Amino acid sequence: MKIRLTSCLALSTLCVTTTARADGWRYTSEVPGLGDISVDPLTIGGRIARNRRYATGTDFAVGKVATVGGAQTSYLGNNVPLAGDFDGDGHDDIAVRWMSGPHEGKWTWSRNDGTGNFLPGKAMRFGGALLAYRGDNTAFVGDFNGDGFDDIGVHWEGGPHVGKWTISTNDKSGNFGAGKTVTIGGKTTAYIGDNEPVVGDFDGDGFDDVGVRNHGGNVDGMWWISRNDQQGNFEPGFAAHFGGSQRAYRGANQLLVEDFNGDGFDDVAVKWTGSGHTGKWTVSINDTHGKWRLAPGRAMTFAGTTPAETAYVGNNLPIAGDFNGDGFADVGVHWTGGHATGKWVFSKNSRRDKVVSTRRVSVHVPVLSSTSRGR
Ligand SMILES: [Ca+2]
Ligand SMILES: [Ca+2]
Ligand SMILES: [Ca+2]
Ligand SMILES: [Ca+2]
Repeated sequence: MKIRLTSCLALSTLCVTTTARADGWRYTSEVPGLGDISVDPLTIGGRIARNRRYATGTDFAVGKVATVGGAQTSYLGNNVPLAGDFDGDGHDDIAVRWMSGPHEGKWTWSRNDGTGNFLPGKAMRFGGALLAYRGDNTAFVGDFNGDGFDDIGVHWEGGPHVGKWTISTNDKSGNFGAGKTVTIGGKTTAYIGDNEPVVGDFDGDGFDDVGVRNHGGNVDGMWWISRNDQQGNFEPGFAAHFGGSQRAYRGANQLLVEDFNGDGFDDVAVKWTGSGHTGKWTVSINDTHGKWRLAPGRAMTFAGTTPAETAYVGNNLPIAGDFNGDGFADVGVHWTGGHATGKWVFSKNSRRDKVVSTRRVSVHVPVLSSTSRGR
């Protein structure tokens, strides 16, 4: 869903603390033709200070209407909006999955033109077919094979496939392979029950992980995450902690998983639709330990909104992604009712505005070719 700085940041820490290196690894400064990379001090500082509140100003800018194929309204009808970087250019694109009507079972995407507007819709194919994943399941987007192109999957909630997780990898041209059932903890079914998928790169290794947050019963509000094993399957689940608690964000809200502070580790946010918080947005920043620990929730703030803590109240579905390609996840909504029906409105993440300089760091890279090995 973004250009991942993860490995650079993780390894930049090694650069300043480690002098001995394993065979086959060198620093960029030691390899002819490779240069150091620029990283902003805020990002480094954010990594070191971890859960420190990252911005003193407004988190997100005033909403801006995006056009799709030049039109201000698009994708009207019963569909689910999804965000992902399907063409691997570092700018998240938008897609919809059609749930009913003449397009039921189809998936359509609009490429981000690089300015935060989107091109006309293009049909997505799955194993060559235009119809995919009809049935009782919930869709998710993530880069599960770490190639920089977002893939698509579903978690089956009912029917003959209940409990299965099926993933179609992106062929790097915006089409997708036939669905493949992945294993979680060695099993082909996992996380059966009243829950919703949670997908993001929680350990910052560049491969999106999967999990669920549970609703109801004695596990209400508990989150479980399974790490991507980097081979196309997932490890047994661990309980996520939010400020030390294993339960978080119970109530009526919509879930968003993205990297809101740009440190390469995905964070968790919700947009509240009830439970006394309607219109508020809350974020828990990933503490970057890779142990499924996130900070307690704090309010996300939007410029130009009164009161400042509420935004995008009404009939819409929220999405999050890096739509301007600056490494910090933005948020937006697709309006599904009222006078704005069909509009896509995005609020840019303002954190990048606080970055005033960058620092050159030498990062640890694998040296794989026989000619450069042992340099
Ligand atoms: Ca893109
Ligand atoms: Ca991929
Ligand atoms: Ca991961
Ligand atoms: Ca983060």
